[in-house]
Amino acid sequence: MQLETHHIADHNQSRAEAHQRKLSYWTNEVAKAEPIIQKLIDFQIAIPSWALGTGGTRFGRFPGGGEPRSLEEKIADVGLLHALNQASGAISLHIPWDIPSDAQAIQQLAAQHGLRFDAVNSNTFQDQPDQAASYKFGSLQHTDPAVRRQAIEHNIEVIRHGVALGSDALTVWLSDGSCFPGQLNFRKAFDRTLESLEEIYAALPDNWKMFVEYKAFEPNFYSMTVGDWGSSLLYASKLGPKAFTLVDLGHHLPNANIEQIVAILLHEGKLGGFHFNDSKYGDDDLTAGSIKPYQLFLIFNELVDGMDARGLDHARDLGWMIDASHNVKDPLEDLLQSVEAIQLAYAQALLVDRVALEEAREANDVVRAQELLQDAFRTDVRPLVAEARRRAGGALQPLALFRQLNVRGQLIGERGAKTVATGL
Ligand code: AOS
Ligand code: ZN
Ligand code: ZN
Repeated sequence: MQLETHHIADHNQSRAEAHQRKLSYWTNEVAKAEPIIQKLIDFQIAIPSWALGTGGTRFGRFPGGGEPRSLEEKIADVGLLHALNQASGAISLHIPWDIPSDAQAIQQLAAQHGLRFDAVNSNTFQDQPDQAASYKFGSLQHTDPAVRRQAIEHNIEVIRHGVALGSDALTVWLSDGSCFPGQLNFRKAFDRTLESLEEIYAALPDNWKMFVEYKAFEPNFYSMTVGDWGSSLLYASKLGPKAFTLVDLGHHLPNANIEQIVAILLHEGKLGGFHFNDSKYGDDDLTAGSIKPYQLFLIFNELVDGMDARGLDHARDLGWMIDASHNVKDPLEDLLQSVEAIQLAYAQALLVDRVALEEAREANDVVRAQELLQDAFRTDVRPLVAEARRRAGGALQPLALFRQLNVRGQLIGERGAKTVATGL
């Protein structure tokens, strides 16, 4: 289904008065409002192709109907999101789930929806039916050079697909590790992984980046070979200037201070990008900001501070992506919620009075420093985010319009009630 421009215009018209009332506080009171709105308009969050279908767990999967059955339909879904919020202007593909049969046609289709291709993702955590060697005991770390070779070649093939689509980054997430003490020689696993990554790195085009995503646990539960930001930073540093650490919010041990990790990685020029989600326990992949919104704000506070300190462009210099997967919600509704939560945290971080914060820190005025952050976090920035959407051509309330137009019902009508998206 295609969203018509009059749908957005009618929706915005019907809510214009209420919106203006809420916005008037900002336009009259806060000098920062205009630059924040502009920054929000520029800030785009990539949607992963695997979040468009209902996610499963190892205990089951409950598809919701109307899920995209092909890469073309995945692009159409992200196009719908972007038409509604004007903040989801990129899609991230996973190979081999999303191999395009005609890269040029796919690129044109994406362009029609105003989308570009974000980082491409390799998959050496599953065995594919036609694959010679198994990844049961790892991929880039494997004891058998033939398995490592297969995994290296796969990553290089992913780069080729990415080049054909105009992407400029490769995300490598490895499930490599071990499940039992004694299973793995940690030093050998590290060296083999590094050597394999070096070969992949050598195949990167000049303008490309490699993101090394770490994860503390799962599917291996005793050790993960890229298990934390320290090991990711080690790999990325040894690999060279095109390699960076990627932070997925769900990949830490409980209560890790993610904002501090982010601050140090940015300071070292080694933070490459983000996978946003939220969690109560582990890699729950829940809606961003749904469990720990203050943490999300504190992370954005460090991001804004660190990017400004290095003169980085907020919108372009780091990779921003959602990595989520649900069993119980409409995936498109969930993604609209996630994008909005990310925008809210970003807008609140932009509000922080950084001069006053530094003064308070230098004077060891702990209470004042805390108040400055909490003041920004407790400010209702929803009218600013809505205004950014409106000015960019999106809907004041994307979720409400999604429901009003019965988008899911129409997708079920087009695709059927029993569709299952390729991927996870
Ligand atoms: C896995 O836990 C990671 O978050 C990866 O980013 C992974 O590639 C993605 O979730 C798709 O499986
Ligand atoms: Zn991830
Ligand atoms: Zn994950």
